[in-house]
Amino acid sequence: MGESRTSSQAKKKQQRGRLVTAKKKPSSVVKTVPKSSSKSSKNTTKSLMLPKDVLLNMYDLMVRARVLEERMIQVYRRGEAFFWIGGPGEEAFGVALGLLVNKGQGPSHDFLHLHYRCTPTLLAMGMSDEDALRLIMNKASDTSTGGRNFANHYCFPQWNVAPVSSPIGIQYGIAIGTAIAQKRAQGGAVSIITGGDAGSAEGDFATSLIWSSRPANPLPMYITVQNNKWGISTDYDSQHGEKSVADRGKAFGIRTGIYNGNDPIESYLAIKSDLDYIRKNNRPVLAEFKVSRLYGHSSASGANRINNEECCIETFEKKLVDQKVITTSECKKIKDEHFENIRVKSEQIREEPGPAAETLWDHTFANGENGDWRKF
Ligand SMILES: Cc1ncc(C[n+]2csc(CCOP(=O)(O)OP(=O)(O)O)c2C)c(N)n1
Ligand SMILES: [Mg+2]
Repeated sequence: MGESRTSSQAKKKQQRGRLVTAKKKPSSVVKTVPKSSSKSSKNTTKSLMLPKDVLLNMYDLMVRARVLEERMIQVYRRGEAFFWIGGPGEEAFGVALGLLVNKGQGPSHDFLHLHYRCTPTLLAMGMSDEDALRLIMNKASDTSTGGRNFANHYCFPQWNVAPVSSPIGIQYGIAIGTAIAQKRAQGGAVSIITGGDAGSAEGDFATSLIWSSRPANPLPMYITVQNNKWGISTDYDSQHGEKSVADRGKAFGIRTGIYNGNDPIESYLAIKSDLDYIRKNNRPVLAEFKVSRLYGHSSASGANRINNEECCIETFEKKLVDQKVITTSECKKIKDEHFENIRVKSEQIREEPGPAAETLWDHTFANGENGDWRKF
């Protein structure tokens, strides 16, 4: 799965680099609903539209997610993992989403049908760094899969987080079932789906538009697309006749929105408004968030730092510093602390055992059956 970009794109500089050293070029974005900043206002938090504690919490989580992903890339490079894929560049959208989830188990809580760039969302929901590290390092102690799946392929039944699937797009179809159960339960809960722009070409995506908007039984589904304008090495503009993915919802009478997913404030306000609408009306929303892809597709394409796309953390940090919510040295301290904390955890987890061979067929089917067909 090598990444073969066009010749002009291939010329663009790709460098390895950590959060602190990356350079940005703002991406072109987009129709926005809530305007998130106004330099003329003297009230810091008011001008940034959110309370200071929410802003600082989002910043801290975004940095932690980035540092964790960069550590996981290192883990892969050292040969301590078979594969890396993850969410650098999607922290602004992902963290905002995780903070707004009605978290819990059962149909009175939100269900999450996420894709493989969801570490920021799960950290914001309370996942530990260890959960991410044990999964990528294939340790038996990995609570998502017992060390049997790829990085970022999480599963947390206690939070209604459905298993992340490697086949792209299927989460849009599966979410219909949980949304029907939630509507019956009448608890105001939502089935939240994330996925990429290329995945929206799958039939499952069209299925979710159709089923969520049937006049006989509209469903509480938050259908989101993180548009980074790439499907591995295939660029968006060569594949999509529609101007925006979100426009496809209009034919079904679905409320739609297009947002700057690199702006955590805009993302937070948009997601909050959308979830409020879905909870109140039991109707779907289709929302498209424009995001960056800062380390390419995955380790299969090299996982090198891409420097010609906007870094949402740099942009947010500048805004917070300019508005005197935080100082540059405080930002550095946060980054350094997460870096050291996660480094130490990865060293410890390295020593943990992998899954035992005799557990290979555990959990293959429900009810503890042994799924090894050779023993039937
Ligand atoms: C059904 C299916 N077809 C093809 C693939 C191979 N594949 C893995 S990721 C990917 C690109 C997905 O792009 P997008 O949906 O935009 O998400 P992104 O990786 O850009 O976040 C493809 C084609 C797959 N995993 N599943
Ligand atoms: Mg994409």
